Amino acid sequence: MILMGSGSDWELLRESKAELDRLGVACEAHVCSAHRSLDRTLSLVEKAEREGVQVFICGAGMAAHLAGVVAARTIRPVIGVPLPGGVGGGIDALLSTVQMPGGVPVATLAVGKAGARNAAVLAAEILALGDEALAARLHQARLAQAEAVAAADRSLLGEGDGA
Ligand code: RP5
Repeated sequence: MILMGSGSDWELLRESKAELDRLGVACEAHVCSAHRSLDRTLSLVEKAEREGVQVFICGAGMAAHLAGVVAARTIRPVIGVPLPGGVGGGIDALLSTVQMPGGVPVATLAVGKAGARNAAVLAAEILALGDEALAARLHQARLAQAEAVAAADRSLLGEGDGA
């Protein structure tokens, strides 16, 4: 399940959804704030657990407490995506998300778009521990990435003089 602190976060969190779609992983996305709608956030997490959600991806900016609050309510893995827009290009959200006190972890990824995409890949890798077909799709995606790098290299060599 993808959770985000504000509708304004969807612009970046859609990267998580797009990557999960590419990998064939079904997921719901919801807006729920740790600050502005705490009770609803906790209810959503409880309902998601009851319905079998295995991993939570939480994206938020500024004083980004959403991932930590979700992690406080569940023992399912929580992946945090700090979002830019606050101080220092998102350093505020990065520290708010990553600096969880011992005992309640949030697996915190890069700030912004790369973090949103990697959150989906990491969630899929967790789910693939019990899903061989998904593991095969992840291997395929890695091979496709390596081929894209090789293709970029071939195209660069084609343009240059070989020096
Ligand atoms: C956070 O505050 C949200 O995750 C968002 O990134 C940031 C700003 O929210 P809005 O003022 O755009 O709703 O809670």
